[in-house]
Amino acid sequence: MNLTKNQFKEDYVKRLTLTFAQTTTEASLEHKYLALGKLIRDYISESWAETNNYYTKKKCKQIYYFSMEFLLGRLLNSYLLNLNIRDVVKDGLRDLGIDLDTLLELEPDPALGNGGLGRLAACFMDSLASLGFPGHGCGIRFKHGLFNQKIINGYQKELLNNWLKEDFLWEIKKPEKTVTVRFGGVVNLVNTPNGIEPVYSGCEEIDAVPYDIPILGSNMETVNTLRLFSAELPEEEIDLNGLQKGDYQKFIDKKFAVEAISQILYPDDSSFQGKLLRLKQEYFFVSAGLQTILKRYKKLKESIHKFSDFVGIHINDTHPAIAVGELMRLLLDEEGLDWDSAWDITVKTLAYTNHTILAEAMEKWPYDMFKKTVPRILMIIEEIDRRFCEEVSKKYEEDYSKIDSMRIIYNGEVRMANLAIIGSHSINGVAKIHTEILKNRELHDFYLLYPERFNNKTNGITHRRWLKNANPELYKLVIEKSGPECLNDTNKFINFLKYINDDNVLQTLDKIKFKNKEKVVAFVKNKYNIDINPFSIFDVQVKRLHGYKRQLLNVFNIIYLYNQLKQNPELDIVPRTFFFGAKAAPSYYLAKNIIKLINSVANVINNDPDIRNKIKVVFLENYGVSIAELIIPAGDVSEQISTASKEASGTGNMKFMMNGAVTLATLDGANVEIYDEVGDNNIVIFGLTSQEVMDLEKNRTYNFRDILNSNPDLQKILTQLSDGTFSENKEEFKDILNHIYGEGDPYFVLKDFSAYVEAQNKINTLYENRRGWLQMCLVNIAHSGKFSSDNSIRKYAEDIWHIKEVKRGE
Ligand code: T68
Repeated sequence: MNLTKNQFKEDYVKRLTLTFAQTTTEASLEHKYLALGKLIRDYISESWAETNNYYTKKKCKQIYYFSMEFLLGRLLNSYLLNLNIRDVVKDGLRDLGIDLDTLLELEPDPALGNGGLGRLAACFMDSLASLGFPGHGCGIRFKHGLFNQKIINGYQKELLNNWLKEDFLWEIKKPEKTVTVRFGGVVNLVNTPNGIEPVYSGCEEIDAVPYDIPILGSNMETVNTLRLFSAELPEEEIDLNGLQKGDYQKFIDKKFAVEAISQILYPDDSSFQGKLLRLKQEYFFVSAGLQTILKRYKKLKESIHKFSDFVGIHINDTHPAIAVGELMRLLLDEEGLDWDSAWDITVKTLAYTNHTILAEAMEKWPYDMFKKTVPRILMIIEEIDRRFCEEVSKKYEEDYSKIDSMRIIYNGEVRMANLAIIGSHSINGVAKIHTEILKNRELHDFYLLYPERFNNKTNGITHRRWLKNANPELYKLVIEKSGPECLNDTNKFINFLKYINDDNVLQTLDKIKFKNKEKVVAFVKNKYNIDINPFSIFDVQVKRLHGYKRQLLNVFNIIYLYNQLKQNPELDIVPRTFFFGAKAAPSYYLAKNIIKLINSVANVINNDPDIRNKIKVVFLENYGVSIAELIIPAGDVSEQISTASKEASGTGNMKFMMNGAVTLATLDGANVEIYDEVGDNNIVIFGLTSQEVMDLEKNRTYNFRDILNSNPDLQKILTQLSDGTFSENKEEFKDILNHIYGEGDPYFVLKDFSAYVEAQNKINTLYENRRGWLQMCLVNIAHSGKFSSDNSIRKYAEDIWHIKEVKRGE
C-alpha cells in the first residue's frame, strides 16, 4: 500500500488516542503495540471486504482447506511485510521514540498446531493469498493451543497455553454467522411425502461460532479468510435449562461439556488415541464449515449439481475425513438429492492429503463410539461402505482379502483413511518418496483400484516468513544478486549460483550468518546463562521429539565425541554447539526420557573443564514458530536424520536450506529431493535407505546385538546411560534402555550409528574449508526456491483444485 511516514505517524497517534485516550509518551508498551495492531487491521479491512465481494460477484471457484491445525506464528510482522510498509512504520515509530522490534515481541504466538502438518497449513494459507488464489482455511479456535514447555531439572513440564488471555488482535467474531452442530441422540428414517427423511430425537445441539482471521497476500490485494469455530451453548438452552429453572449445576455442567470441544488442542502429533472428545472436535468443525459453505453457495443461485464447479474442499490428513459423510448428509437430507448425485458431487469436491505412514497414527474410531456420537453419519458411511464392497467384489470376484484391506468399516472400527480415499477425487502424498511408498505399499490396493486419483505434491515453505521475515538481510542479498524476478518466482533464486566464485558475496553470506549466530548467543546467555561460541558450528535439530526422528542418534554421537575429548583433550575438531528444540507428547515416555537425556548430557558437557568449550549442548525450551525464526537463520548444519521411510516429507529441512545451512540427512522424505537439487557435493547423506529399512522390517533380520557386540564405542555409551555418568539415578534412562534392549532398537539407531559418526566427521572437514563451506551454503540457498510453498500451491491449484489466480479489476 502507499503510505508515507507522515501519514502513518498521524494515523498511529490518532489510533492510540482514540483507543486508549493516551499520548505516545503516556502509553504503556502494551498499549503502543495494541494501537499499532489495530491500525494495521484497519489498513487490511477494506481489501478484505473487497476480496470477498469480488469472489462472490465473479462466482470464482473457492477452495476451503479443512485442517484441525493452523500453526500461524506471529502475524504483525507478516502483515507489515505483505503491505510493504514495514520500513515506513519502523521509521515513523522511531520518530515517535518507539522501537518496532520491541513491539513485535509482545505479540502472542498462536500455537494452534503440533508441528509440520499445522505449519504446512499456515504456509499454504500464505501462498494462496500471495498468489491471488481464492482459498480459505477452516478449523477450530482452540482456547488453549499446544502446551508451553518448561524444562525443570532437565524434565519437560507442560504448562497451559493461554494465548487468548488478552484479546487476539487479528480475529473478528461473527456471531451472526453461527451454525448449529448436532451430536448423539437417535435417528429414525421416516417416510414422508417428500421421500425418506431422518427424524432426530434426543440429540445435543451446539453453536459453532466463527472467528475470522484475515490472510493477507503479499500481492497487497488478496485477503482470504481463516475461519476458526468456537463451541458454545446455544442461548435458548441458557434460558431454559439454566438460570430460569434454577437448575444451576446442570447448566454449568452442560456449558462446560459443550465448551470443552474447542478448549484444547490434542498434543499428540503422531499417535492416535480414540478419544471421544477428539471425534467431537473433528465433526464439530467439519460440520460447521460445510454448512457455512453450503449457505454461501446458495447465494450464488446456482444448481446444487454444479457445486463442485464452484467449491473445492481439501482434507488435511484424516482429521477432517468425516467431511465425506457430512457432505453426503447435507446433500441427501438437506438438499434432497438422490444418492448417486450426492456421491458424484462429494467425490468431485473433496481431495485428501496423507501425511504419514506410521501405523500408530492412523485414525480408526471404535464403531460404537462413532455410532453414539454421530449416528446419522454412521448410517451414511455404512451405506458408502456397502456400495464400495459391492463395487470391489464385482471387480475382484470376491477376493476377500482385497475387500478387507480397503473397506471402511472393519473389525469394529471406522477407518478414516479408507473413508477419505474412497470419498475423494485426489489423494496425494507430501514428497516423492512418500507418495511412492503409499502407492507401492501402504495404499497399494487402493492405487490399483484408483490409479488416477494418486499424485504427489511435495511440501513447501513460504519464503516470506522463513526468509524475508526471519532473515531479512539474507533475503535482501538474494534479491539484489538474483534479480527482481525472484520477487514473484522463487525458482529464480537459482540465479544466485552465478556468485559461487564471488568472494564478496561469500564474505557477505558469512557475515550475515555470523550476525544471526550472535543473536542466538545473546538469547542463550540471557535465557540460560550459557556462554556459547559464535565461531563454533551451529548444529541444529529442531522438530517434535519422536523415536523415528532419532534425536537419540544425535545424542549418542555427542556422547561419543565427549568420550573422545575426555580421552584426548587435544583432539582436533572445530568447536561445535549442538542445539535441540523439541516438545514431546505428554504421555510419550520415551520422548520425554530423551529430553531428559539431552539436558543431562548438556549439563555434564557444558560444565566439564576438560572439554574446554569445544562442544556445548543447548536445549531450547518451548520450541515453536518464534524460536524457529531465531535459530534457523543461525544454523550451519541442519539435522534431518529420521529413519528412512518414516518422515513423510519434513519441512524444517527446507527452511534451513533456504537460510544457508548444509543438510546432514538420511534419504528420507523431501531430503531426497533436496539431494537431487543440490547434488552430492552440497549435502551430507548417510545411513540406511528406505528400501533397506523396509526390507529389514519385513524380514525381521535386524539384531541390534550384532552391532553392539562389534562396536565398543556404542557399548560404552549404553553403559554410561546407567553408570552414573549423566545422572546419579541409575534408573534415570530406563525408557531409552528399554527402547534398545527391550524393543530391539526399532528405529535402527545403532545400525546407523557408525555411518552417522562418519558423516559428522565429514561435516567437520568440510567446515574447515571456509570458502568451500560458504559455497555449499550458497548452492543450497540458490536451490531452495524450488521448495517454496508457492510452487506447491500452484500445483495443487492446477492438478487438484482446478482454480485460477484472481486479479481484481480484470
Ligand atoms: C507431518 N505430520 C509429517 N502430523 O510428519 C512431516 N498428526 O513429515 C510432514 O512434513 C508434515 O506433516 C507436513 O506434511 C504431522 O505434523 C501432526 O502434526 C499430527 C497432528 C495430529 C495428529 C496426527
